[in-house]
Amino acid sequence: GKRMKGVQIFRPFVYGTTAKPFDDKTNPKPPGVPDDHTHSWTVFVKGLDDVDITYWLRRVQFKLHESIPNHVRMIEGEKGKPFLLHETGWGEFEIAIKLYYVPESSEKPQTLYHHLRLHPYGRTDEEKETMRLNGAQVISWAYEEQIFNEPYEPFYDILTSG
Ligand code: SLL
Repeated sequence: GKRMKGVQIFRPFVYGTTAKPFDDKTNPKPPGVPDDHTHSWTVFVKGLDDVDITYWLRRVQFKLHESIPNHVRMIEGEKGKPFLLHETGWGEFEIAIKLYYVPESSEKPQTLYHHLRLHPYGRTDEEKETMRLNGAQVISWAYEEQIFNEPYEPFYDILTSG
C-alpha cells in the first residue's frame, strides 16, 4: 500500500478515571464486594463529546494492579460506546492503557499510563465532607490527540469518510 506523504491526521479522545466512595445513600456497596473496598470506580477511553472512535481504535487493554483478580482486561470496541471498565477497590495505582488500532492502520499498539485517583487531594476536610454529602465523584480525566502520520491510503479513506 501507499502512504499519504506529508499528511497528518489528528483524532481527539479522552481517557481517565471516575471514582466514588461507597455510602449507604448515593452509592451503596453491592453484595459480594469485599469489606475492605471503599470505592467504586471506572476507567475509560472514549471520543471527545462521546463521538465514535471505533473506526480507528479497535480494542483497549487495561492493566490494573496485580492485587485485583484477573488484572489484565481486554475491552473490544463497540460502535459509539466508550471502552469502559467498572471496578471496586481500596487503593490508588497506575493503570497501563494499551491502545490497539484497527488493522487497516498497520499501527503498532501504544501504551498510556493513568493514575487511578480515589481521593480529592488538596481539599479541606470541610470541602471533602461537602463532596461526600453530595455524592460527588473524583474525576481524573485527560485530553489526548492521536496522531496518524502518513497513513496508508485505505486507512486515510477510513479516517476521513466519517
Ligand atoms: C497502595 N500501591 O498501596 C497501592 C496499591 C492496590 C489497590 C493499591 C484491590 C482491589 C481488589 C485494590 O484496590 N488494590 O482486591 O479487587 O495504595
